[in-house]
Amino acid sequence: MRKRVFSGVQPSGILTLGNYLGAIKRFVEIQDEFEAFYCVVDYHAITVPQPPESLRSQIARTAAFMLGAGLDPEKMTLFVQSDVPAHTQLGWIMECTATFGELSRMTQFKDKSQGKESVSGGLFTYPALMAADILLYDADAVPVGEDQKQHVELCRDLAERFNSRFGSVLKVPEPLIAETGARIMSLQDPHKKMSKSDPNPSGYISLADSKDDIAKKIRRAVTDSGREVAYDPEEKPALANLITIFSHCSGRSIDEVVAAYEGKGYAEFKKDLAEVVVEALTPVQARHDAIVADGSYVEVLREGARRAHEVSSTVLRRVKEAMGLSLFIDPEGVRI
Ligand code: ATP
Ligand code: LTN
Repeated sequence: MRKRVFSGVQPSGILTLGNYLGAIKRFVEIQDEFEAFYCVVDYHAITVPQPPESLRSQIARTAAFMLGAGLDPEKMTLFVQSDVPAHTQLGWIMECTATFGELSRMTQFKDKSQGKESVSGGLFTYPALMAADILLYDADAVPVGEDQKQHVELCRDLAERFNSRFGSVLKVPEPLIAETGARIMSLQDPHKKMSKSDPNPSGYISLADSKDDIAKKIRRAVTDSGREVAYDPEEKPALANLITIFSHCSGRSIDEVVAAYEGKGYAEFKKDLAEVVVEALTPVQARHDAIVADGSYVEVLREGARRAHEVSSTVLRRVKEAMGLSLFIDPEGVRI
């Protein structure tokens, strides 16, 4: 039997090149090898306020970009989290399994709450819902970017804790993190990850950016002092990030890219980088636009939710039964 993977993407904005290179491109590559469940995690997105109209369109566009990147509904299951009731149900149970101390140590919470006057309770308990997402599918592995490793480790701890209390009920998953490209950094600050919720759009390349936007953002990207195109993540992190992006978009190794620009300046490198990025994104954008225009993502998400419900409701039942929770009514409100 094929091993199973689960991963989630927040519809908290338009997907970035970081999401594409760090996650979605991989989702596509592994869809043959694994039985894959991919989820647009809209409940996670509402941990920060989202206006209803933009949330609705971002859910559709996130799904359309994932399909546009090459996810195939014949091979994998794509669905929206809030269409499948078991997520919030197991989410609560995981909140009661996690400790306050554990949740307080999550660096994403620290980063996202820093400097804010008030944050939602959901932002704090976010990793418990993420653990539920994964555990509901008995996932063997979780393909994510480097930034999510701590959350997947917490998910493993929660599954192990649950199993030690209630018997062997939950599958303990492994993180599946690529060696390179797992962390694409902001074009404006190489110490911050490229993020779609960055208030400054110059920091990220969105999958919806035009050719001109992409060229402009790359031209303005910060570089380190010096003239040579050399790969040195410690001393020249901004340039190293651009070289990593070049390598991923062109399929050439870091060494090949560096060798190709020996004796050439940053300006020429950046001009070519813009072309390579545009070339990588153009087909994804074209398919995204077609999928949004013909509305074909709707049927994919409906069928996906049906399959996801089938699997997740069975696991939720197993959990409730092991814990002694009520099983008088099934998740659809039908008497058992
Ligand atoms: P936000 O920027 O709104 O906080 P996000 O883009 O970090 O959100 P998701 O959309 O949920 O969060 O991320 C989807 C996947 O993309 C995750 O697997 C995450 O690890 C990966 N990812 C996100 N940003 C990057 C990045 N800069 N480099 C590599 N991978 C990334
Ligand atoms: N926390 C993740 C999104 C996410 C996820 C998941 C990833 C929610 N549920 C389950 C993998 C598996 C993020 O912010 N990138």
